[in-house]
Amino acid sequence: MAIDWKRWVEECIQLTLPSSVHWCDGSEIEYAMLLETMVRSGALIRLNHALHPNSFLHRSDPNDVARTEHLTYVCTQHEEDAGPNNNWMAPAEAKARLRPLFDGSMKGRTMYVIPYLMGPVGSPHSKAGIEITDSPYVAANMHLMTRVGRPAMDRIEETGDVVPGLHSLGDLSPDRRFIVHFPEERLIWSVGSGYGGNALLGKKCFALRIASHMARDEGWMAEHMLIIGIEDPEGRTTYVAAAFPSASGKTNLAMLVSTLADEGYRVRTVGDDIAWLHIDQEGQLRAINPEAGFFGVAPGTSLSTNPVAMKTVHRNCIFTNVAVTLNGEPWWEGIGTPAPEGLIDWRGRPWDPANGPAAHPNSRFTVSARQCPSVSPHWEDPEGVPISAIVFGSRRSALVPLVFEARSWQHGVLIGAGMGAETTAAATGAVGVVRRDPMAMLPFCGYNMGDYFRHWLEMGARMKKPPKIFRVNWFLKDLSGMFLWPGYGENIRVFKWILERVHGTGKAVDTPLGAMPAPDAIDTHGLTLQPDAMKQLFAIDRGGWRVATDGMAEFFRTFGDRFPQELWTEHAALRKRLGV
Ligand code: GTP
Ligand code: SPV
Ligand code: MN
Repeated sequence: MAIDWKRWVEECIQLTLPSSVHWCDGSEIEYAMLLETMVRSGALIRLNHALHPNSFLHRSDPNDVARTEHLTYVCTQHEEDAGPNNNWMAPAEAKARLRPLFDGSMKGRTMYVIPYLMGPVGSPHSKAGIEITDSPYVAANMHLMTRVGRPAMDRIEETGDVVPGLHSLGDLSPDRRFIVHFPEERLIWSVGSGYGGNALLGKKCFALRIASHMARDEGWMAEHMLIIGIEDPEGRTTYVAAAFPSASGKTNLAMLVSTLADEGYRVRTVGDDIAWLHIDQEGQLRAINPEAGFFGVAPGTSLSTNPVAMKTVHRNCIFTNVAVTLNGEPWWEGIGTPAPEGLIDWRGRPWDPANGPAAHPNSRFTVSARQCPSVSPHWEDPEGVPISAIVFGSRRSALVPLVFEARSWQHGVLIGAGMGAETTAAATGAVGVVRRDPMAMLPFCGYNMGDYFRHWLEMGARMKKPPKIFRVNWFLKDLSGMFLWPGYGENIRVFKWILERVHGTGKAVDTPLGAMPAPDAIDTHGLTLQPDAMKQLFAIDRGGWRVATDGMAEFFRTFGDRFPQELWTEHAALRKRLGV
């Protein structure tokens, strides 16, 4: 949408009254200046330079450590167009409520005007945004996560197209916090939070909520998906896109270090959080990563679980809400070393286990994708990489087997649409509660999900050979609460089977849920599992699935007649196969 963005910037200045305005050019000098400003103000702490070159720690306000879904709105003219999956306000009402919060909110602060490009430079699928913010932390993170400056300005000048986003920290009070989207105007307003997805407007606000709305109108898809290329012994690279909910394993899978590397299976990273997918002239689905960096979960990341991430964050990294050692090193639960003497917790207090974890469970690292050792040579290909398989995964401690394959695209869409997931610390609220999280997009779909499911069906119909769709679950637990599957690098064994299925050689048996690996089709050589683990990892609990399909139906009904009839047919067929 062509807008007079210079005038929009002027209006934002008039409204928020900053003491100065800084136009960002994306240069290294500017990045260094932003960091220096924050070190001086105390917003950043310099970490041990010898051990962690050019790396910093930021501590958020303790009330501002995760996305706040209950304060996030999609403001379409008609409420039905936002759907039951979104909070809604009428656009005029939203503006009337938020305007006073922006009124003079930048007094005494510098306004940063950040032109940024989402997607590779030179890609016809990339899109520009301008974020206005009064947070230098946001500006520095945008430097790492997007392409700031010239590439964005060029695109804006070429096309006149830009998504404007106004962000202010306000007073950081959750009572005056709103993350508001106007998808019909392609506009974002966010106030009262400095955290990740609430404040880095290129990420969830633009690249998912606004972009999903654009994608529906324009015939493409914006998804909460990692993208990887998997090399196999034949020398092929097969590209896979995978949707897992927040804090459920995308970054880890995107950087997986294969335990079958000796056999020739290796993973290359294209993206770890968001995929923009288009159908090319030949009818092939292709994916670009709109981002240029990673905003990854720190806890649980170690040299044994994710050595690639550990190498990636070794320098030029901004850590948010991790703990810090006396020696100025970042520390978090699951880093692989015991909590050292004198540890300072994420709030800046001497660590006391009585206060909970030392690092916040949603503490994160921000780092440029360029310095990831496993980054794919094709990660910035303008046309994107060809996708052969789509994988849905989520945390389910019971019920959902390790892996199964959809019988068709339409069945795969049902699997995605009906996906249940245990909630995580990535959003405020209870953790570990199962909710429906279709395609891992519940918090990110910028329109009515009934229409979104229809869009998935229509996209599949337009592809010459739609990718095969799989469901995975790394998180099954035994009765004592131990994970049944070792996960991380061993997940390559599941992908070995997925690749075999894509290329027509993998052995499978038909089950009510879909095609499951034939006995011995998953390569377990050299793997120590609990006795019976494989049996438990592939068990089908019909009673449990009856309850789950009831839950799906209840959720699907909330979309009324916007929910596609084809998926009701798939749902009935699933119940019939299960005999429930
Ligand atoms: P967002 O950035 O919030 O969208 O999350 P993400 O999907 O990228 O999640 P991430 O890969 O950062 O994983 C989050 C948590 O899941 C971390 O604590 C990991 O240690 C844990 N995790 C990831 N993969 C596995 C696995 O295969 N098995 C087990 N048990 N845990 C895993
Ligand atoms: C998520 O919550 O899915 C994230 C982190 O990837 S945030 O950028 O905060 O959305
Ligand atoms: Mn995410």
